[in-house]
Amino acid sequence: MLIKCPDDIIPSEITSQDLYLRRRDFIKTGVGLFGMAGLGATGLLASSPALAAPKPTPPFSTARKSAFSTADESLTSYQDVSRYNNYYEFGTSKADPSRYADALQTRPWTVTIDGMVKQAKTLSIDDVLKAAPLEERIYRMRCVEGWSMVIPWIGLPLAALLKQVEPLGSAKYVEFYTAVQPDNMPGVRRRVLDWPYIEGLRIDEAMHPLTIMAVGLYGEALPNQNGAPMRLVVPWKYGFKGAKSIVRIRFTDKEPRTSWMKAGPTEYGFYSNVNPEVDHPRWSQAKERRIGDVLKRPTLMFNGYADQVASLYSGMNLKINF
Ligand SMILES: Nc1nc2c(c(=O)[nH]1)N[C@H]1C(S)=C(S)[C@@H](COP(=O)(O)O)O[C@H]1N2
Ligand SMILES: [Mo]
Repeated sequence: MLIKCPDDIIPSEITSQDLYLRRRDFIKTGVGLFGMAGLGATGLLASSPALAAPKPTPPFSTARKSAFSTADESLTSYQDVSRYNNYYEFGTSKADPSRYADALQTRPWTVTIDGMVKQAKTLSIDDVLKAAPLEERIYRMRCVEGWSMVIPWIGLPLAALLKQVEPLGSAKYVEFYTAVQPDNMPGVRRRVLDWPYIEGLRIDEAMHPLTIMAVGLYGEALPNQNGAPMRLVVPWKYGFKGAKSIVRIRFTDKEPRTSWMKAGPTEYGFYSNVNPEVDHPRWSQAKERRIGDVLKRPTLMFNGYADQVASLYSGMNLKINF
């Protein structure tokens, strides 16, 4: 089908740790030095001038560290996180989003939270940034295509947004709607997916402390290709659950039919929990390639977050509820 196993992985060109450790100093102290000296030290950014990210700016640069972050894994380079993307509204090849997503209009931006709630609400991006203290969450991301990354997101618990509207007791799910800007998104002129890109979670999954609305990465606002100005991150599920550029969140009592379920009902289920024991019909999910690595590594149940999330699914048959 549409998602292919990667054969075009660009090897990491910059030493992500070296570059980012400087940024983390900046985040920690709020006054760290992230100047040309830091960039020059990697020596390689000069050969990719388009990569020179703006220096970390508030409020992203002051995000708190989180105990939910993975502590001992190397970060995927900024180059790979921001140049190797899936954002089909901008095209289906990995390089399309970074090439075309500059055209995305991200301001003004609002997200409406409605459906089965007592009081629907529309929040501006500035309201969202103020809804809770921003945190840095370093999470593994596993794409169903068989590759993975470690990404230092900046965001806030999705629960901080959802609790602002009182969901009705009968609501069971939340449905996420993403932006459609036909003039700015070359990919939506083709019906590769049913636009808008729709995703969904059960309410308890949406309220789980690991689930965040990301607004930045690497100490900066989200690049457009990564889903600016706000995108979902659910680290124990396949990457496609992380809907980008969200404009609406709807509470409902019916399991949402996501864009991927419509495109391939036998291939993509509602839950889409990372599970090395349940293969995709066309490829095994037992292993993954961490972008930048040569050898594959085993994929972990719930992407390594089983301690935190396995209880959400106790008693469920995960082969049926894939
Ligand atoms: N709106 C939208 N959101 C999307 C996608 C998309 O095509 N459109 N692709 C998904 C897939 S398949 C993955 S793996 C992740 C990739 O996120 P990243 O590019 O920030 O790494 O975004 C997800 N969110
Ligand atoms: Mo993906």
